[in-house]
Amino acid sequence: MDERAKTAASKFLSLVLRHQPEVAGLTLDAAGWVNVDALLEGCAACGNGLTRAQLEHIVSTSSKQRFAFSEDGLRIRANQGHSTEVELGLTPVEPPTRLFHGTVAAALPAIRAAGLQRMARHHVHLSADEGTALAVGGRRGKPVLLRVDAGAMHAAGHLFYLSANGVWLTTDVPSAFIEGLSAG
Ligand code: HQG
Repeated sequence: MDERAKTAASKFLSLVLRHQPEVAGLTLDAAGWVNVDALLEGCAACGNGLTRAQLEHIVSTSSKQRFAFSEDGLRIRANQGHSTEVELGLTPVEPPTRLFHGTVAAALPAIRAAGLQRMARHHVHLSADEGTALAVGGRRGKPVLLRVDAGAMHAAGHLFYLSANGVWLTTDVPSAFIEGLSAG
């Protein structure tokens, strides 16, 4: 499988495991899992077939660890990023004092007014390092880095979760906790 085919397959897996399992004739269980055999059959049935070895290769080499197999290897799910209702079973953990979010200038007026909202996802996604946040923001244009005072949010009772692939998740970030949101 060349890189292009791998990227296309990974995007299709994201669509199925995070957003629209029905395109492959599947439903996710409450925690987002689907049977691996059913996934392979469903992908084949809608013209996006891949072998088990190719699936295992994508899961193990995805730089962002987007997907995970269950311990017994029989099921698979996306580690985060769902727009469907799933309960990932994450436990709240204390965040680092400072977390980062990358966005673009066009979003700043709305973020200033409403804070960071989860938009179509389950959570607002934050990074522990600036480089990752800049890369995330850079998907949409020239990235703007926002610094989140996660320590103060935690002290104020906001819950944080750390996904299996190292993304920090929280429900929303009120603008009072965001540095770098200069007025105007
Ligand atoms: C912005 C990718 C207006 C927010 C990445 C962002 C990440 C607001 C966009 C993961 C807003 C949402 C998540 C508000 C936030 N008004 N705009 N109040 N609050 N926004 O894609 O954080 O490829 O849902 O700044 O690597 O960009 O999916 O979130 O620009 O880890 O594995 O609304 O997605 O990973 O966009 O990215 P997203 P995100 P995957």
